[in-house]
Amino acid sequence: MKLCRHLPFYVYQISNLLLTVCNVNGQLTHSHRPMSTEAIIKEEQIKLSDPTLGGTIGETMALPEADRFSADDEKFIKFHGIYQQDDRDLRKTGKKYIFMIRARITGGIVPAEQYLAFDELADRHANGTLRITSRQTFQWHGVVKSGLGPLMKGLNEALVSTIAACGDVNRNVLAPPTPSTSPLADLVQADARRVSDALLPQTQAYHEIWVNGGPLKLAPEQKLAFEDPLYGRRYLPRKFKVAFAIPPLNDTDLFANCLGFAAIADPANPARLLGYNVLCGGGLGMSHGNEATFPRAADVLGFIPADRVVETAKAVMIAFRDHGDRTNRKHARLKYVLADRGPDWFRAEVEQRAGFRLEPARPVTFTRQGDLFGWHRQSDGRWFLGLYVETGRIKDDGTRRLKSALGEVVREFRPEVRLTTSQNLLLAGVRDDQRAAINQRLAAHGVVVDRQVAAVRLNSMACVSLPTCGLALAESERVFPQLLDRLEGLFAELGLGDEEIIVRMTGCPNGCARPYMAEIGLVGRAPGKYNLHLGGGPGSTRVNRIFRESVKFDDIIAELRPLLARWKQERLPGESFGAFADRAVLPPVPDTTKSAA
Ligand code: SRM
Ligand code: SF4
Repeated sequence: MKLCRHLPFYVYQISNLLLTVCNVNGQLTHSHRPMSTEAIIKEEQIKLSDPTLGGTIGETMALPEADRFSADDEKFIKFHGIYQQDDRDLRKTGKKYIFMIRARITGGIVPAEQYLAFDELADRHANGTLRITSRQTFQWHGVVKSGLGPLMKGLNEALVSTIAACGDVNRNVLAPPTPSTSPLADLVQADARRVSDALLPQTQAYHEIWVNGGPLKLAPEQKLAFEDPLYGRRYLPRKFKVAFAIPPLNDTDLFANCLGFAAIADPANPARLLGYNVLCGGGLGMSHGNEATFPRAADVLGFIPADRVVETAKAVMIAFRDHGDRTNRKHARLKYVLADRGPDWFRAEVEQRAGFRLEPARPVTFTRQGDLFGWHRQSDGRWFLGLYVETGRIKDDGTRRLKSALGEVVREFRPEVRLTTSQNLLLAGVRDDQRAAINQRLAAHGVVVDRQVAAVRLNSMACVSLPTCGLALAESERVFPQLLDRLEGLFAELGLGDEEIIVRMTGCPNGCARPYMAEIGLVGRAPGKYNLHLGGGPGSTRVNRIFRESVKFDDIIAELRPLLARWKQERLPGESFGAFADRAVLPPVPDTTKSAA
């Protein structure tokens, strides 16, 4: 009995001492670092206790009276794209368990039929809204246990999976969603899909539980022995995030990702994809008062030809698997490996696993980020419509019935829906003769197409936060519209009406709306209080810096007024607010802007 209970621990210790890893071409290269007995932490033990990641999820799903999962299963369901939450507004009257489900939608591309299925599932099994995330996918909130099975089945029937949308694995892969920004757009989207597919975990537990509707039928010793070809038995030390971008537009916040691919076009033929500059070690989460944690912009490691993108992604992820800190979850992201050991050391580790050398990085620069709004012609001659979605929440709200409007338009005109990493949405592949009718349908539901919102709102983003996020310290999504109203008023007062600015808010320092890359970042500190960060660059190539701590929500505008007034008066020609704040407001420090070359 005792041996059984401790079996995962012994397996772990033995695997630490003996495990030898292969490079992606199958050659033996290198051993895991042995770890001390004390070092094994709960999350690692849980993964090792069932490397199929099934836990007892299937058994709990078969119990209608169970309203939640066990503590261990709570970790396992994350790998299935599910978070166990409770409605924090209702805590005083007792915990009400609800679930958040996150889909895996590579590059944010959603065919019309899938969108319609998502829309219906949101009404039937969730809280009647669809939430576009900062990583180009959808979340369903407020699902109760009895709705979880039908929602998951419905998603899989719509041919979308939620596996690896959360957990210590590769997450949703980002790619530029806008069809017209570059002739490389389709090639890069295809590479993003290849990378996403190659990094998927291979366990059958997901399919058994959510598609076939029962637990994975394997004996305990078979479960223990399961080993994923890439992830092994312990998966990654922490989450892993990949993004693609096409310079000069950084619409996926490349530098905030563990692994970034910056597309390089052939100078003689802009429609030919030569390859990618490879960036490693970006990441944003930190903890207040813990200086060992920090947001970090990625380093450029070198260039690879396009046909090596999958091998490179595998090699980087395996190097992270082997060298990420498994003893401390707060130090476990790839960015700390790069910060501690340096890009040259890490490049060598990647090259060893890939079996080839990275070439010197090619010269590129990122000059801007953000989405396109309104109607634009695609490179294939058709049209797309960029729609601003406040805080990414697709819902019917008073006279602006965005959810109904989109449902109707997608049902009738079947455009492809594309999600952006700024929580907005594009309706793509629209014929010229359909545009007027689409405008009309949207207008009938209070959704305008021209000048959708004031410029100051267009590049804004807020994380979900309360009431569903268990880690929230302050409100974000629910108060952000109010802050934007005030900011819009301030811009009008200062005569800055048409200026664009990147404003982002989160309810805690984890950074889910990437506030550390924004020109104005607000990071929840305590109820009603936010740290004010300034200085993100227009191309989103550096992290910003803290300007004031614990600013009360009602004082934010007063803090910003003199700074924005100075910006209006003192800026250099074409200087963005972030660049101005970095140069003239914040104390001087060495320039942290990173070039993508
Ligand atoms: Fe996040 C945890 C929501 C993008 C850094 N994030 C969470 C959880 C799951 C809270 C939890 O662990 O219980 C939040 C669920 C709230 C809810 O009720 O929906 C949550 N994160 C989100 C989303 C939905 C924010 C949004 O409003 O769009 C984004 C979903 C992305 C997706 O589709 O996969 C989201 N999270 C991000 C990003 C931005 C990005 O990836 O580009 C970051 C910063 C980048 C990074 O990873 O470094 C981010 N989330 C975190 C962290 C901090 C990780 C760290 O290294 O310290 C946590 C906490 C954790 O993992 O323990 C976290
Ligand atoms: Fe929750 Fe914090 Fe992420 Fe906001 S930033 S969703 S509060 S974990």
